[in-house]
Amino acid sequence: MTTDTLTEKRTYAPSAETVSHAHVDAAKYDQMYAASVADPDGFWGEHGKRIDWIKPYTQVKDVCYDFGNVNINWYADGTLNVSANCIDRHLATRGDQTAIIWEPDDPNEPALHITYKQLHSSVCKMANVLSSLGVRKGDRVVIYMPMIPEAAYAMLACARIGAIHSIVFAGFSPDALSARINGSDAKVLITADEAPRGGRKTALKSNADAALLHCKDTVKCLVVKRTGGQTTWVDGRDFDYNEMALEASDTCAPAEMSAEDPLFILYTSGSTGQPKGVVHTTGGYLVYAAMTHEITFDYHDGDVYWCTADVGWVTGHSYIVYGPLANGATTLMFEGVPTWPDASRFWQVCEKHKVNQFYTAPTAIRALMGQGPEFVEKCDLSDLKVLGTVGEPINPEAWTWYNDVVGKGNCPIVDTWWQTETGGHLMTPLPGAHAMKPGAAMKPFFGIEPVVLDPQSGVEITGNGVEGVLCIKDSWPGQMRTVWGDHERFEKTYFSDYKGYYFTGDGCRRDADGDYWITGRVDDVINVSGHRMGTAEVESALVAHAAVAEAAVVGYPHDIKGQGIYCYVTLMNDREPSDDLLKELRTWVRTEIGPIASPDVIQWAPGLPKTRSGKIMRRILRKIAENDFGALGDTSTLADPSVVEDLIENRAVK
Ligand code: 6R9
Repeated sequence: MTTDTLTEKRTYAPSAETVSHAHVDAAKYDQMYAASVADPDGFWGEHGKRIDWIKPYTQVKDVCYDFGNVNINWYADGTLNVSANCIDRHLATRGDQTAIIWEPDDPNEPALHITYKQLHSSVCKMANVLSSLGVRKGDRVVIYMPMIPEAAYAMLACARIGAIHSIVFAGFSPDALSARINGSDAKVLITADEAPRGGRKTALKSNADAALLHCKDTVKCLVVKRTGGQTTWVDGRDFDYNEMALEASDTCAPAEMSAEDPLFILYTSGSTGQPKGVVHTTGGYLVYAAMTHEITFDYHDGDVYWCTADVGWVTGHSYIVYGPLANGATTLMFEGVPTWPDASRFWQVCEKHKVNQFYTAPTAIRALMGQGPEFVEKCDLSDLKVLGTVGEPINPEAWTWYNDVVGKGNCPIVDTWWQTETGGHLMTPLPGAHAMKPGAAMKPFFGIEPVVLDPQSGVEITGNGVEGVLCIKDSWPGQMRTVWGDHERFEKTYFSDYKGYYFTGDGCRRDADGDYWITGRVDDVINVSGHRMGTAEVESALVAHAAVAEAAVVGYPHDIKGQGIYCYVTLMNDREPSDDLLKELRTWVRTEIGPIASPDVIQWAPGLPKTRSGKIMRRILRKIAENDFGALGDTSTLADPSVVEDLIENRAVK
C-alpha cells in the first residue's frame, strides 16, 4: 500500500446535482458549525428534538473534562425509549415501509423485507422472551450472533425493556466471549446455532457452550435458529428462541429510560491491558447517531441505505441499526462477505436492492480493487448517490478506484473518521458542502472542535500546515460516558495525557487549507482490516503459550489489511523454533482471541531490543517490521545493540 497522502494534491468539488439535493450545503455548514461551537446548549437543545422524548429535557449539556472529575451528561433530565424512537414513532406514517432488508450469505436464499410493523412485532416478542428469562431494566445481555435480523431485534428488545446489550463479534473466540460475559456480569447470552459466512459455517452455539463453562452457572443462553444445524443442549440453561417467540405476545410497552441510562457496552481494544467496555447512554447517543446518519450520507426518505459492517462493531450499532432506524430509513443488513461467491457480490447486492448510499471499509475496497474492475462493471450501480468509508485511513489508490470505478465519478465519498468511543462521525466531508481530497477526513461535524497538540508538550498547535496528536476540545452528545465498571480507567485513558481535552489516540495533520488528515494511531493500537487491536492483547495471548518466554507485537504495512500483525517471539530456553511451532502459535492466538487476531508474521527473536531499564523499544521493532532499517533512530539507549543486528539479519520474509 502506498500511503502517499502527503503528496496527494487533488480536490473534488461536489457536483451541482449533489449540492442541489443536499441537506447541508457549504453556506449552511458554515453557519451551522459556527452556531454549534458558539452555543452548544442552543444548538443541541434544538437538534435534540429530532427524536421523541417521553419527558422533554430542560437541561442540555452538563460536562466536566477536569481530570479526576470527568463527568459527561447530555439531556440529563429528559426521558425516552430508544426502541420506541427506532420503531413505534414510525408506525403511523411508515408502518408498511421496509425497515430492514436482509440479504443472506447465500445469494440463492431469498432476501427478506421487514416492515416497520413487522419489526415492531418481532422486537416486542424478543423483549417479552427476555423478560420471561428474568431480564430487567439495567441488566446486561450479551449478544453473539450472525448478521441476521434477530441480531437487530435483540438490540432493540434490550433497549425496549431497558436492558444493556453488549455485542461480541461472532469472529471472537469462546475465551474472548466468556471474558466479556463475566466482565459485564451478564444475565443472558443470545446466540444462534450457526453463522453462515462466505459459504462456511461458524459453530456459534458450540463456541457459546465453551464460553459458558467459564461463566456463572446462572447465565442463561437463548438460542436463535439460523441454519437448523445440530447443537448440544443444556436443559435449564438453554432456551429455544423460536419456540418461545411463537408463544410470546407481540406487544410490549417501552420502558421509560433516563437520557443518561446506559444503552450498550461495547468492548474495544486500547494500548494497555484487556479490552475495555465502552459505555454509551440513550439520549445523546441516539440524537448524534441519527443526525450524523442523515447529514453525512445525505439520507432522504425512500432511499435504500447499506452499511456493510457487522453489528459486532460500533459502525454496525450506529449506522446499521440505531441511526438509520431512528430516521425511519430502509437499512440493509448483509450476512455475507464481499468476495463470495465471487468479487461482484457487493455490487450485485447494490443492483438487486437499488442501494442509494453504500458504506464500507478501505480493506474491502482494496481487496476488491485487486480483483479487477470487471466485477463492478457488470452490475448496474446507477442508483448509488453517496459512498462512504470508515475504519482506517484510505490510501489514495483505493479512494480513486472507489470514486472512478464504483462511483463513476458521480458519487461523493464521505471518509468518516470516528471511534467506538465517539458514538458517531466526528470528521468527514459532507456530500453537498465540502470538496473531497483522497484520503482526508476533511472537516469536523457540528459541535466538534478538533485540536492538534504537540505530542510532548501538549501545547495546542495553531495555524495550518501542522501535524501532531488529535484531541477534541469539548464534548458532543454521542461521546462515551465511562468504561464499564472502571471510571478511573476512562479518565486515565482519555483525559490524563492532555488535560482538559478528549485524547483520541490518533495522530493528524491539518493541511494548508485547514483540512484534516488522520495519520493513524499514536499508541500501541493497530488497525487490521479496520479492526482495532491492542498489541498488548496479542502479546499476552502469545506468552500464555508454554513455549513462549517473551513476545512483542507491532503493526506493519499490509497491502489489503492496511496493517498486519508482526510478532517477535522469544522461546523458552528448552524450546527450538520450528515450522510446526510457528503454526501452533498462530492457531493458539486464533483460539485465545479469535481469527481476526491471527498473526501474519512470526519472527523468532533470541532477544528483544530493550532499554537499560528493561523497556522494549517498539519503535525499533516497528522499523524492522516495516523493512526500514535506515531509520532506526537513536539506538544508544539499548542495553544490547547486537540484538537489533540479529533481528535485521533474520528478518522474517513476508
Ligand atoms: C468507527 C471505528 C477507531 C480507530 C480510529 C482511527 C481509525 C476510523 C477512520 C480511521 C482514518 C478514517 N479510523 N475511521 N482512520 N480515517 N475514516 O472504526 O471505530 O473500531 O473504535 O476504530 O480507527 O485510528 O482511532 P473503532
